[in-house]
Formats: sequence, structure tokens, C-alpha cells
Amino acid sequence: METRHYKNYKDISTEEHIAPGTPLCAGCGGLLALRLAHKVLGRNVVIVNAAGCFTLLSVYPYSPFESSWMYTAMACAPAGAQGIRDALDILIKKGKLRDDEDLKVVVLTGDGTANDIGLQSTSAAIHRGLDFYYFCYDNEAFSNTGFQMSSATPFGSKTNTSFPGKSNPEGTIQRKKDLFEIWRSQKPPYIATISPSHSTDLSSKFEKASMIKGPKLFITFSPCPPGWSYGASKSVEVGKLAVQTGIWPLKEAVDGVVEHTVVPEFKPVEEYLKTQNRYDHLFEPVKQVGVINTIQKDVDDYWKCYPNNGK
Ligand SMILES: Cc1ncc(C[n+]2csc(CCOP(=O)(O)OP(=O)(O)O)c2C)c(N)n1
Ligand code: SF4
Repeated sequence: METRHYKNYKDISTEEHIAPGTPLCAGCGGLLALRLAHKVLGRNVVIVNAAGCFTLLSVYPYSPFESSWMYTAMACAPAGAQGIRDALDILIKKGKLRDDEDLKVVVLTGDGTANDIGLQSTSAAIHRGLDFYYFCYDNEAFSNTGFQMSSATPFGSKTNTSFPGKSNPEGTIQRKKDLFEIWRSQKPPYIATISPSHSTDLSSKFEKASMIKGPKLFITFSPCPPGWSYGASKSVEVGKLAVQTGIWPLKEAVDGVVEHTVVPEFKPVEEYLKTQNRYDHLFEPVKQVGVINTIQKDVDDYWKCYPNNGK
């Protein structure tokens, strides 16, 4: 198979595999990332979706996808993916499906499923070496049910279940789980972080992963206008600032070896925090300098582990 190179926007296919006018919110960053990913994956795809916002995309008998779709409970999307992969392999073995008709199996979940409710079945699928893609749109909360805190919710942000109060003026007191490292501990062949604001980086990573058999993780930064509370037209801007400040490192690990694919500009995290009202309690009525400094220090400490910025 010929490898495609993504140096600028013009290299991204103009073909669409997801029709416009879906029921998701305007400006949904996760949907933009999925749309870009689908362009590289092509049309021979079956999506296995665990309950979340994206479940609303495909509600029988309507679907915006050219690809196939199966819905599962939050806990068991990778188990569903195993069943589909097995069925496809049997059909190929029996000569009932040509190799070129084979489907790529893509699990599609939010961060609540990926980090919390679905982690057990995911870990088991990685352990079995299942040949699948895992696409986690990380909007940093359980959004579909009203933006509750998940274990991917960042320290210092507010959700409806980690609202700032007397005992927790910073809002969320916990640190975000590191899903990239959780996966890496099981040594899958490919894991990456992506962002819809960095489309060529995203496309190159899917292209690279398409050559690799086994479990492949993509965690996409997913700006969420209603949950993060900013205007729907700003999602790409918010995504860019997350990368530029170093809060969202763009990286990949092939066979466990980590490389960063974009070097941040190391803008102050404040510039990113100020774009979203989920952080407004850090600035008004009194600026919580200590909390902002802690967020900055966490970012600085992360990058200190990569003295050459991962290059
Ligand atoms: C075991 C279980 N608990 C709770 C729910 C209710 N529920 C449906 S969608 C959802 C939120 C999922 O969060 P996430 O995976 O982050 O996806 P998002 O909603 O952000 O798209 C929840 C809690 C469920 N379907 N199953
Ligand atoms: S709530 Fe957020 S993640 Fe869910 S569809 Fe809307 S923008 Fe996307």
C-alpha cells in the first residue's frame, strides 16, 4: 500500500465519509477529529461505539456515516470489536470476504469510557493483541449526561460535579489520568495523541498506524463548546493554544518509544485557561494565583522529562 504524506492542508483528502448536519453540537472538536481520521481510514470501516455524545450520531435508521456502526454499552466496546474482528477473519478464511473488502475495526468512546467504565475490557483487548483502533475523544468529562467529572477532567477546572465551593475553590482537585501511559504500560504497537487543530499531524499518525497490526490508540483533544463554555467558532483556536502552551503534548509511541511530533511554543498556560469559562473561577472574583501556578508547574514538570522537547 502506498503511503500518503501530509505536509499541508492540500494533502488531506477532500472525500468525506461523514455527512454534515449531524445531531452533535456546533463546533464539536471530537467530531472534527473523527471526520479527519475517517478521511485517512477510508470507507471500509466499522465503528464500535460505547454510550456517550457520539452515540447520537447514528440513531436507527439514520446515520451520517459511510462506514458501518455498532453500538455497545460503555463497559464493553472492545469486546464488541473482538467479535467483529473474529467474524471478519472467519469470512475471509472461508473465502466469503475478499481481502480488499476487509473492514478496519474502530472503537469510538469518550474519555469517561476510556479511562473509567470501559478500562477493563480495553486492557483485556490490548492483552489479546486485538487488531483494532481505539479512538478516544477526550472532552475531559462525562458530557452526554450533563458534563460530570471523569478521571480525565483536569485539575482546576469546573464540572457540574466538581463545582468550586468553600472546600474546593479550585473546582476539580484531582489530576487527570494519563491514558497514554496506561496503554503504554501494556506495550501496544502504536499509541498517539492528536488534536483537530493539527490536521496534518493527525492525518500522518493515522497513515502510519494503518501499516501496523494490533491495538492502536488515538486520544484526541476534543474542545467542547457547551461543556468548556466558550463560543462554538473557537474550537480550533482552543486546540491550538492547548498545544502551544504544552498542556496537550502531541506525541506518539511506536513499540513503546515516545516521540513528540510538535514542539510547543511554551506560551503561559493562562492564555489557554482564559479561553474557557470552565476556568473562570480561577480569575474572578479573586485570581487564584496558586492554582494557576500549579497548573503551569505540572506542564513544566512534564516537559522537563523531555529535555529536547521529545525530539
Ligand atoms: C455503566 C453505565 N453507566 C452510566 C451510563 C450513562 N451514561 C451514558 S453516556 C454517559 C457519559 C459518557 O461519558 P464519556 O465516555 O466521557 O463520553 P461523552 O458523554 O463525553 O461523549 C453516561 C455516564 C451508562 N450508559 N452506562
Ligand atoms: S457536548 Fe461536547 S463532546 Fe458532546 S457533542 Fe457537544 S461539543 Fe461534542
